[in-house]
Amino acid sequence: MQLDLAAVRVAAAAFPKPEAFKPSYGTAGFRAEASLLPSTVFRCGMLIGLKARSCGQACGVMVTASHNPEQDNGLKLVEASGEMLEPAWEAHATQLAQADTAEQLLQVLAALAATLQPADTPGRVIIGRDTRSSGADLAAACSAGVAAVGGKVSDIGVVTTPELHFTVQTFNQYQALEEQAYFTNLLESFRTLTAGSHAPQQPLHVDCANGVGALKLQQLVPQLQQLGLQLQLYNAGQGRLNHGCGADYVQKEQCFPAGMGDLPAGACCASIDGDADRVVFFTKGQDGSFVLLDGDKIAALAAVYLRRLLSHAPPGTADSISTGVVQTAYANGASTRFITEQLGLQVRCTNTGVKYLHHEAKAFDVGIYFESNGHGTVLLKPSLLQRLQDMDENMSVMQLLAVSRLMNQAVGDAISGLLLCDAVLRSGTSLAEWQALYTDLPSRQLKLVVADRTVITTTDAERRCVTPAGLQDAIDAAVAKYDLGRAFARPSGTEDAVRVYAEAGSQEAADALAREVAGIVFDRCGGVGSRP
Ligand code: G16
Repeated sequence: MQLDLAAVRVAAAAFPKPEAFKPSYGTAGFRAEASLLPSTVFRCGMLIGLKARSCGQACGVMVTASHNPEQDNGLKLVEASGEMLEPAWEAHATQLAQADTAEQLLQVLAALAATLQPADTPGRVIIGRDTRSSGADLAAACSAGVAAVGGKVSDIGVVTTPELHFTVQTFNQYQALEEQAYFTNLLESFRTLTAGSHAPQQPLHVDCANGVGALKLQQLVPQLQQLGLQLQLYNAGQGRLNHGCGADYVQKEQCFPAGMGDLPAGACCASIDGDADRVVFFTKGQDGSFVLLDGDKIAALAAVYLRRLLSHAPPGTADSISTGVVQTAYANGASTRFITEQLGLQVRCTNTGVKYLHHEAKAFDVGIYFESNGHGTVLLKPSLLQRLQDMDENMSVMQLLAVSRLMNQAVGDAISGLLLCDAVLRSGTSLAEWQALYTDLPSRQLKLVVADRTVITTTDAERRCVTPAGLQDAIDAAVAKYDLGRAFARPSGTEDAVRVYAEAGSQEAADALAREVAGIVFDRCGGVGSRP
């Protein structure tokens, strides 16, 4: 592919890389304090612009740091399929983002361009951003990068991450960019799923993390009300993004988000994150306790529901369909047992990151994946969709097809997840029954800062540490002391932190094991600050 390298050099000079900054592609793209990022987003604009030109379709960029604090920002890069950037391209992105001099940058870019065949069309990059104040300038820097390599830009402004993925996917099918298409798809599939079921008596209380999800849900409130779903929104934009609220906070801290602690026992509540690609549910027990229904519980609910729909489809359908659930090391042991032993479904475990779970879920005719933190969706294979479309219309077949439209087929979507769970609850499973599908083993997550978290490398879907030497043996020795103990440590790919997960037979034991493992990591990996 031909590039005007002189023009690239001039354009790149406006976005110099901070000297000591060494960004690398993490779990879901790049993330850092926003002021560090203009060079990274400009360079990723060039990368994705080249990709779009080479495939002759639209690709996407979402400017977001999702669950991170307001002062951070980042980028998620989107393939023409609407899915996350293929892992093989992540190394190119890191190389471009880390180039220290203009010469190095041009060299990496020219080498990449030389491997690509341009398609006949110029390609297009669709850029969206969340509500962070740094977003507009970073989106502009990204546009400049796309333009520098001869790509076209469509800036669709403030959107949720899944909405951006959906827009890329559908633009490549129908050449439409209108936001209404995203809303109509959600509303119509939800209408089909809930037709004939009783509307809930109670509202659904949603913590919006003070993020972009609030803006989008506000737009949907009146139409959802007509479909019998009454939404009450909290943390809907007045307070600080992800501060004391949002899915990450609620799931990790296992407590009520700001402003929702006074709701009555049994209220049905959910929490989405800063860019609305994850959702967890929660309620208050009769004793006032916080009760979490996390991504594992959502996967279990979805699996029960899909099994039911498949069993009501024309005879023989269910027998010839493979259904599986994909989880990560964070999945509560009780959920894995429930899915395999009670539901008889296959479970696979991957590294953390939607890109890994999504890929694995595609191997099944019906692939259900959710990370415990609420990221996930339900995928139906195109060949299964075709079979369903060819069948006589019965209610279950229509509902299976509606699930595939409601559930974003490119990436997890908090709004889809909210609507799916509401539809299942209306179909006859109560919140209490959902909660009682299985009882979580007590667990605790902690994070700590070390001098260089890359010293920790892992294997076996991140369940065991390979380096530094001796770390895993020390964790094993700690785990062995606890009844039903399980624990692991892994470097975060979105924050400068090491995450520790522990579960055990009691909450006190899970807390103690998590603290003990965090202490081991602190001692052996150069802990910073006070020892956990
Ligand atoms: C991103 C990824 C998720 C991952 C999460 C935490 O979520 O998309 O798959 O679970 O980061 O990753 P880590 O533990 O490596 O920090 P989000 O919502 O922040 O985009």
